[in-house]
Amino acid sequence: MSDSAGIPCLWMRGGTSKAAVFLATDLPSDETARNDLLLRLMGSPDLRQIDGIGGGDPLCSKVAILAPPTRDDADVDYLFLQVFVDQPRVTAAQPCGNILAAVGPAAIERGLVAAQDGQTVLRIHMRNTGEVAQATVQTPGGQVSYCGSARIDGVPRTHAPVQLLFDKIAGAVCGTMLPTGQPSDRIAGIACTLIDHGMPVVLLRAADLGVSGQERPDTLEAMDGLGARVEALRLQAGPLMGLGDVKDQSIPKIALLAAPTHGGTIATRFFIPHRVHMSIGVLAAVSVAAGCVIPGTVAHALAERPEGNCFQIEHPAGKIEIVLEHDGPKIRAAGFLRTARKLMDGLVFPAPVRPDTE
Ligand code: NQM
Repeated sequence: MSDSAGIPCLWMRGGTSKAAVFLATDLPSDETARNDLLLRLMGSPDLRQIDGIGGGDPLCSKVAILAPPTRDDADVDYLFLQVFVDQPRVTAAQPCGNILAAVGPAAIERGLVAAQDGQTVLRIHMRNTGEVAQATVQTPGGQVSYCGSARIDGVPRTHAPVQLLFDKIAGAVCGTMLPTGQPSDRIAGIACTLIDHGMPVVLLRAADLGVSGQERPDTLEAMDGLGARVEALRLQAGPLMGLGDVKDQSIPKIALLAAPTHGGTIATRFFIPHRVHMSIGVLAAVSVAAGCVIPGTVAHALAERPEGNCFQIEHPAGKIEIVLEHDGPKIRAAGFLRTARKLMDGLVFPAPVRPDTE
């Protein structure tokens, strides 16, 4: 495990994000040493991550660590880490549903889970939240196949589908789905819903912040004062959601919502939290879909609810379909389809440890 020998790494796309995937046994067991190593591998802190493999964007500065399961009802353990781009910070406080899509294929590639001929169904223990997700991976002839006809908005071309299912993710991070006990609160005079159905999210009406909710991400990022206003609301929402001081955290996320304009259920633009997502975080989309079925939420009032269980959440790159099995506000299960792809398998070489004099 010496830095100069390189560290075995799978570089994977999961949904609309990218992550370096490691086996836990290839990384230091000490958390501080591990995080220091990951910062040096990804090239943080640096806006361009020029001296590492990170992409200079939070969506391409992610890590998944895989290990044999630590609970009987799972096949593999998955710890997600967000490596901040511009700060020397690594956090396990948020889960990631996009990278979850890469975990099944990677676990099979690394021999942690045996593949069946055809499809392999595996259960993934998400260490960040303690939830278990079921993934179905295409494995014709007992090998992972990345080729197929599934298309997700935000990714060019088609690929093999990875289906993901959860039977319990309400309150995954905050402990309860509505951490303040009510569907709507007011922060600084603005109506908001504080919700966690997989990802802690603050739901706001885009119009209440003076935007339409149809803007491009770069337009929102360039708006004078908008990011600061969103951050001020987020800092107040964190303690109300039981998350404490969230100044240095990547949660809660902030969703600016509007009525749908492309035939979907609701329109979203996400601050995650300091950049605006080019599409949408998947678990964040599940939290929005949950908001759509709970009377009294900011989302409920704007949503065009579907007849069935398929919620089409509009985002800057198109739509994501979230399937919610529910009776009114009672949600039994959630699912979504993603694709994933192995981009590189090899050794990664971290930047040297900084000398004390630097
Ligand atoms: O919400 C982005 C992503 C994510 C997280 C973020 C995610 C999710 O798109 O499940 O996938 O909000 O940081 O990878």
